[in-house]
Amino acid sequence: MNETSTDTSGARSDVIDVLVVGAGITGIYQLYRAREAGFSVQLVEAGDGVGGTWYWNRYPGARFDSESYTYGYLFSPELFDEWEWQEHFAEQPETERYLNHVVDRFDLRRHIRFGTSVNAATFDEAPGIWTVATDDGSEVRARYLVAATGVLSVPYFPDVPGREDFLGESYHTGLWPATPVDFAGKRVAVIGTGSSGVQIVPVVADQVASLTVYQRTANWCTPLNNRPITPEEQAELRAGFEAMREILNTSIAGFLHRPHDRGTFDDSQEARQEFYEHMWASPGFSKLTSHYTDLLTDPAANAEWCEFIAAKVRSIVEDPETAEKLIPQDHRFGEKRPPFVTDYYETFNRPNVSLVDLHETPILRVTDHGIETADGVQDFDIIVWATGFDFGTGALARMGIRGRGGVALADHWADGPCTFLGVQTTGFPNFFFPGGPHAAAGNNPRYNGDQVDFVTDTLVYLREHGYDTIEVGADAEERWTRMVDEGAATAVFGEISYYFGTNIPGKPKRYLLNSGGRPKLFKEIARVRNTDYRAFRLTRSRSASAASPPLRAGAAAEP
Ligand code: NA7
Repeated sequence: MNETSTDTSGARSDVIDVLVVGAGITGIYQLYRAREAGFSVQLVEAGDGVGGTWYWNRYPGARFDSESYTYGYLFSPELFDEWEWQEHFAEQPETERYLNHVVDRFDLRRHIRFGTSVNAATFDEAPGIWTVATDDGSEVRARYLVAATGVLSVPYFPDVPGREDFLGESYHTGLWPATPVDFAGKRVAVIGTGSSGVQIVPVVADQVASLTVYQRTANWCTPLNNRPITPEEQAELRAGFEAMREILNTSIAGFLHRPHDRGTFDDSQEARQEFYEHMWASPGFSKLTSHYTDLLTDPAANAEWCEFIAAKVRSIVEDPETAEKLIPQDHRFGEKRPPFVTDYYETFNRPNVSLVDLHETPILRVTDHGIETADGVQDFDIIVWATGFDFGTGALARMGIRGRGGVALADHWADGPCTFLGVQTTGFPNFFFPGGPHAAAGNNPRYNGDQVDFVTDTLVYLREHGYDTIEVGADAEERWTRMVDEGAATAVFGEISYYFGTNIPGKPKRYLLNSGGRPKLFKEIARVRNTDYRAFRLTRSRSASAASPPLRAGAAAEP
């Protein structure tokens, strides 16, 4: 399937300029940007359709918890104008439709090979080219390899004895089948109460004969407060597009929510209660981004908000014992990724829904017909594993990527990822991974879009200056990685979230987001530009044309 093309050095060859892996929201944008910039580009995608996370996570109830219009693309006012999101927080089918619309509207589909996984990718130093092997037995040779493989793309199944022996139906939320699952009248178990588990539970509860929720750690769930977008709001969104884009393109975490102007104890107790009620009724992530400024830094401030949520849970859940189990005891609000819910707590008032606290009665094994805990066996027709993902590095570590000297990326990152800007790592020239580890810490498409823009601008810079190999210097990588690690360590929180890889047995405990937020990313990108890419080693491979400028000496040194 290789295409003959003109590569960046001007030579006719079977080498394409850019191979993008992954047709999620980041990969689609990368394909679009690289095509617009005039590169020859292919995209390979493991799924049979576009969407990435929004292709695989098609379980009932899967939806955004960032506002739809802030999550979608902002690069085209025309696209924004013609796509009317139906709800403030779109459900998965609408998002999948949107991404298909984007791909067709910008004529990108013909560059995508679906149902194709990367098995191995090797960097050949002399020509400076990646050879990428796919599971259909073919090879693609590309000057630049861009893995847009996402952070939530490798589902995690816990190592529970007997899991494979279950004779009923079993599904992972992150690998949900395209044909709808029939829950009607079934005895259903949901294992896991992270963002996915708490989304599916209320949606299937009224279809099933019984629903048993296996909870290891209770989460601080607060209302998503979703609703349809009214015609007036649609008009306002369109009229305000440029202003909204400006806010989203510059905000710290990629949200529209306004930050609050004071700390918790600047307000009286009465004013605080009023504010907490206001927060409870506010949309999605505003409970983090528009909360009192000290919510995540002052344990007393955090504790008071948690007490407010606990009181809400007790007021909603009729059975006091169940209510207490649903209230987290071991972490603060924001210490784990807080889920945003619709009718989650209310679901436990249904007579066909029950909660199993795995701290009290751990799962011993999965049997042929059910789940055995310390309390005995319960039979099921369907088991839903809502048990999360190998976050951040999962996909990259499994793609068989080998850089200079045949070093495997999985070995290079054996102690956790080290990156510059969350887009490159030393020893892996011409390899970029926007939307991967150290990439985002908020509304993902906004961060990942910044990274795609940077990658594309970099490829253009290389072409314009006659370079065709780029590798980040060790100093720059060390500086960015230290910033990430130190930023994560200054939080008052413990390292207990999947953000640190702690949900995967044996995974090194390292922070996997960008703890500096977008301002740090913007600052570093500006510095790269202002210093003419001094953070990188830029070279000219043997196949480059004679017109290319000479190698830059000492290019790896940081200013
Ligand atoms: P999460 O947030 O990682 O949640 C996984 C859940 O599975 C969580 O409640 C885990 O409990 C639970 N889990 C994991 N292993 C086990 C075992 N062995 N036994 C019982 N329960 C277990 O993944 P989600 O898919 O919900 O959400 C991922 C992201 O998608 C989310 O953050 C959003 O960005 C969207 P634990 O807390 O580890 O005790």
